Amino acid sequence: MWVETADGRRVICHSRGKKTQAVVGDRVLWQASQDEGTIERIEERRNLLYRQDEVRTKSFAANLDQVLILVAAEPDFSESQLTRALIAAQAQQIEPVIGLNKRDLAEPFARAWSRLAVYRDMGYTVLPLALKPRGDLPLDATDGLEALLAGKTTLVLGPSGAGKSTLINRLIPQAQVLTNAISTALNSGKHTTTSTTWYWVDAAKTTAVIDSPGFQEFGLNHIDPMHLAGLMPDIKALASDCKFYNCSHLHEPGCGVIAALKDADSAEKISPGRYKIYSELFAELSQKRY
Ligand SMILES: Nc1nc2c(ncn2[C@@H]2O[C@H](COP(=O)(O)OP(=O)(O)OP(=O)(O)O)[C@@H](O)[C@H]2O)c(=O)[nH]1
Ligand SMILES: [Mg+2]
Ligand SMILES: [Zn+2]
Repeated sequence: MWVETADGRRVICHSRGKKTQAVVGDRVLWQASQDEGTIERIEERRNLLYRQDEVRTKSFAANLDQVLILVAAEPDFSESQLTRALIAAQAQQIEPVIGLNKRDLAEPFARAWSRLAVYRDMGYTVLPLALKPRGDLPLDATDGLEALLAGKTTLVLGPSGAGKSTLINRLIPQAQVLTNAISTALNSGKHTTTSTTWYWVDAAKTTAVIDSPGFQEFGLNHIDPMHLAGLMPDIKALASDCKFYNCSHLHEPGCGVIAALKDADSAEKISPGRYKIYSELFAELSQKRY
């Protein structure tokens, strides 16, 4: 793991043990030992974005201002995985922003854009992006994005092939991160990026972006199923109408979520797709974990 010193040098550091296992974004105290170093202490984290399945906990990064969840017109993205990333960010009170990349692929982009309509409706920012540089587009055609990133630390998260590393290269051309064409046979990414890396965007070091390897599975075992609704804005809005304060929104009488689902004319709506994701997640997180 690299540690950046106050004067901007990067030193390879090792951790002493479990307590000093740093993640990207951590502030650490370290001790030089020959030309490398040892991490002595990790400063208290403002937040830590992680996922957790039955087997392991995987940390993405710490001390974040926001997460850019990047999906693309191609490869097709999983709405369930997108929702999981949004929930994990919300649980750590990290602002999530959704980016939909590859606007130049008109048809699949239009399809993907309309799949994201419900996310715009529930208040998430969804940015249309064309990150791959093209001769006919100026470099700042990533409209709105640079302003959104300015002065902040942003983790770029998303499935393989979405264009995360392409974004890094666009912001920091000298970074020259390896990118890779998606495999057409599988319509999926190739897992080109294998480690999480911090990049400064500006010389003054006020803006940072973090590239990460594409994820396939996003376990939320650390989330209590009864907290799920509060972390999903569309469900949360309807849950205030429920008769029981501890309503699971799955079968209870007087449930505001189920009522909205059944009543097609209701002003407040919930998409069947989102409700399905909710109930599947609820079931998954309610299973015994050992
Ligand atoms: N058509 C089109 N292709 C793009 C765009 N942005 C990125 N790509 C391509 O998508 C492919 C995947 O891009 P990467 O940046 O490697 O994707 P990644 O998200 O870093 O993938 P992993 O490192 O595997 O997680 C590359 O071939 C890019 O050139 C875009 O705006 N339009
Ligand atoms: Mg990459
Ligand atoms: Zn309910």
